[in-house]
Amino acid sequence: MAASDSRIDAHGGRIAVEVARRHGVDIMWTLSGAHVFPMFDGAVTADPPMRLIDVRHEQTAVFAAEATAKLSRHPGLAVLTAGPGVTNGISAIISAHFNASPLLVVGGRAPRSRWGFGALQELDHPPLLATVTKYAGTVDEVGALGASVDDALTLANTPHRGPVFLDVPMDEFFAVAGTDLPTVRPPVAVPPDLDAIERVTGLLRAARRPVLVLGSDVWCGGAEVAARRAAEALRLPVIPSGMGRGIVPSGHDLLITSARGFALRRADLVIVAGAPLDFRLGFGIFGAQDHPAQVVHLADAADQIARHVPLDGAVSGDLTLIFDALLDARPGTDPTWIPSLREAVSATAKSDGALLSADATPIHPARIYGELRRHLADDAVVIGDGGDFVSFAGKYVEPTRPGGWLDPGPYGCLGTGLGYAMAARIARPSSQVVLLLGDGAAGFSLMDVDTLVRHRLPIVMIVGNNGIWGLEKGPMQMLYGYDVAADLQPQCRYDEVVRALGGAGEMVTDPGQIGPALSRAFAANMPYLVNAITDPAAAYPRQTLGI
Ligand SMILES: Cc1ncc(C[n+]2csc(CCOP(=O)(O)OP(=O)(O)O)c2C)c(N)n1
Ligand SMILES: [Mg+2]
Repeated sequence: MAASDSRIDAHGGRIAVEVARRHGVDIMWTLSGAHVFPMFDGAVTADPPMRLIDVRHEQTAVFAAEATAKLSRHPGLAVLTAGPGVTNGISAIISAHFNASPLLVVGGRAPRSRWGFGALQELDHPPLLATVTKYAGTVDEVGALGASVDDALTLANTPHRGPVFLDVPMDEFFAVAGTDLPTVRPPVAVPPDLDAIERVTGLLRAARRPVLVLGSDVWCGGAEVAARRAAEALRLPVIPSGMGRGIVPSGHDLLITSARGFALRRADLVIVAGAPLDFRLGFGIFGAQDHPAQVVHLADAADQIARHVPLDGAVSGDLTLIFDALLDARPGTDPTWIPSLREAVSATAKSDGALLSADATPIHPARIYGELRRHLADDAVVIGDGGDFVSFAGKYVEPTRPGGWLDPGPYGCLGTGLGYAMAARIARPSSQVVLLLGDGAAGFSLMDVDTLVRHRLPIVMIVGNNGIWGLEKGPMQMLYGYDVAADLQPQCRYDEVVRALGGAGEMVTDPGQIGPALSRAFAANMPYLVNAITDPAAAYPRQTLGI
């Protein structure tokens, strides 16, 4: 094997690692399988070696790669062995597809020379992944691998971002080829159409009650500074969504998260930037029934502009350029609009106060967040994986910086937790990493505490243990008057699971124990689970199931 700055003569794994590194990839998330051994050898023999983290379920590997992408804003890399390794990763690949997270998933594949013979785990993966990736294909020979990985990562990282899948037949993966190494440049920023900008400028100038929604693509596309600058210059009240949270920090006078319903009902112009107009945003229908709001959609690519609702304005392209182009469109905002929103925010804060300090036993989930808020540093990364427990967090935990909040996104797949948390620990080595888990959600990935222990990745986990699949039990009761398949073990000792795997933890049943338990958890410097027994009757007050 030989490598220079511009050319490498090596086996397939070494080639793929060298090319991926040029795209900013510095971690390989994986679980062992002989089909992908060349990738492992490529990682450990690279100079310097690429960090390789081996997990306990392929789903965790892909979720971790996705969170690496979300937090670092470089593409993530997951390496999955052929057949079941790839299929185990599919829900997480689809989550990345829904979240527009740039990701390369490299799959092993049965040898080309024996294709069709029935070799171990012989499965044609790309057709399974074609509809949920930007591209899914097989690299037929090792000589094409470097260019394929380069193209794949460029595609994954070009707005609208997303996952790309490549599988490599085992015999080709082990084979050696000479390959030119690419020079990687960031994707070209696509300028917005000026007529479309003009139209939105007109709508903004005429607006009396405007609202700006900032979604995940604003953060992922590096437009957070421009977004805040535009919001402040135009005095636009802001509702954040997904990774848009924190762009306008908690406490800012334009941040109206807790007056969201009030604002979206009364607005006369809603501008949604970097988020789909999906169920999380009432499908893009805003305002009162007799006074619908005008709607503007700003997206990072033309094919992301909503087509299911009429739009009054739409602009696609680089979100920084779009926000900057709107800087002069000062709206004629009604002078009572922002004060009325601030009043709604204060009224909610007042009524929330009682729940955040609730003394009841069993514990109300809000009390956990009342305590957590006191422990969180500005640069904390908070991750939610669960039902009602995480919805409460969305309401009560307001990030102070962008890139500090990870939720599963619109695909809503339970089980993101441990993967997202281990990636966050590595992406933000000196920040607090807090993983909020429903007790149901915990079951999908808790075994990966073993990975945290083996790789020395300390995080704080908090389980909201209500003994039920809360977000499903309530609706089933409402629809049928009874429920089945909605109960879990009451007071199950998830903290002891973590201890058995080499971490630490404790169970708390009394609200007064939560604060001290969190202090111990943050001081422990090892994976630590606070198992908080919460009130199953404290359901999240939900207006819609999003269906
Ligand atoms: C992989 C997957 N399976 C099932 C669901 C459906 N689902 C959504 S929320 C939920 C309940 C979550 O329960 P838990 O994590 O205990 O949180 P709680 O609502 O009780 O606070 C379920 C089963 C899902 N979203 N994802
Ligand atoms: Mg539960």
